[in-house]
Amino acid sequence: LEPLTVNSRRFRDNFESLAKIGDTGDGGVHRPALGDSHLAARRWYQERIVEDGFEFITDGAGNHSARLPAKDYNAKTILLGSHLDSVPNGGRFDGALGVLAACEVLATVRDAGLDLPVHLEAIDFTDEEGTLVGLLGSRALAGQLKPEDLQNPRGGRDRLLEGLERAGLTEEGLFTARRSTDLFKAFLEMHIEQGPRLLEAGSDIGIVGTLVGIGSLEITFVGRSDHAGTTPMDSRLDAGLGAADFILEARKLVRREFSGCVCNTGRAALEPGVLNIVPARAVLGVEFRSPAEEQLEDLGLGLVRQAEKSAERYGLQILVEDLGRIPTSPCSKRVQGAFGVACRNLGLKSISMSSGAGHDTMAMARICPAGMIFIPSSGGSHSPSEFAGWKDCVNGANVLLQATLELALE
Ligand code: HGY
Ligand code: MN
Ligand code: MN
Repeated sequence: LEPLTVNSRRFRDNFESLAKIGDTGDGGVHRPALGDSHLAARRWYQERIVEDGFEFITDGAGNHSARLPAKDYNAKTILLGSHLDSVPNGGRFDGALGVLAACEVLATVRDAGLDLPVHLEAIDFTDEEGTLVGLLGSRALAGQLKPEDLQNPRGGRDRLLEGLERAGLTEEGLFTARRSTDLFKAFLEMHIEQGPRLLEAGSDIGIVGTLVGIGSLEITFVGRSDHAGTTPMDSRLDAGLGAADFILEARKLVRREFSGCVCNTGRAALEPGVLNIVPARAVLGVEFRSPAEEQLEDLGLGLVRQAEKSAERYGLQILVEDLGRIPTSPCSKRVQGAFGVACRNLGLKSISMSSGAGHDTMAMARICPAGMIFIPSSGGSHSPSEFAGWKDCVNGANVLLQATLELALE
């Protein structure tokens, strides 16, 4: 008996029409969370859901879901999904593919007339990417979001409030998205790998064991404004020098002492930011990641210590703000097993791997058995050149379908 598989044509039609929303003309999309094109993508998803005859649900965090209810009202839910928001000028696969694959699973189950003993739900989580807060919708739903996470978030408080306003959401409303943990039987996510390992291994599917922990810091070097023309080079308190020194030394520190970890200074601002004033302040947005919890802690401390050294070297003061921490997340062995059975049913090669990228699975893993699979992708990620072959996309959707059936009928 051939295993049930998804409708590739329908899946691809949906993928290609969604990719037009926020399309940047170079293969990518620009759909930062709660910005106009992300709101348009959510409207598009809602129309699809209603047109396809599923229940549509949304919540105080702006999460959007298609729901295929079981006959038994008290059944548990298998939640599938990912995110429709993108990084600025990102790729068209990151997140969107996983939401549409989840929706395709519901459509295939419904078309096959399967009467499962679980509700199925295909969700788009708000602001996975952290252009506002990071895993905002999934942490709200999982009850992981705390009021302090909203005070000085990664994207800045003003941008968060503007986004909430634009989407008709409120800060207090975010916390109403919480659902009780016993509602969920499992959470499953399909996503492009965003790295080279599956292609190098020649494997069809990556079954994720652990997702990295992610820390974010704002580091401000404080010097003194001076006339850029008349102040002798050796008597400047130039905040830019501390920042430049930190960026170079942080990279050496991670490569020397924290193998398997990464750090990135993704934002840098010199103030007051004009050419003829020695910068009094340099504000850096820094992110760091580790697959091991205690190493994440040590890495954060190491980076702060390095920043202090860089400041001292150039006679500067320093301010450090913690912008949030997401701990490492192990995936459920049961869900990983279900993905393994699915790959075998479909004759697909799979390897076990960790995730260097953050995903909504991290939030869901705190409240229910959660797991995710990667499909091979090329052209990097968080850029328009991100790419996955359609056969791999369909393989991923079929594994998601088969694993859902395996868990639903166990
Ligand atoms: O940043 C990440 O790792 C994810 O793509 N949001
Ligand atoms: Mn993603
Ligand atoms: Mn991403």
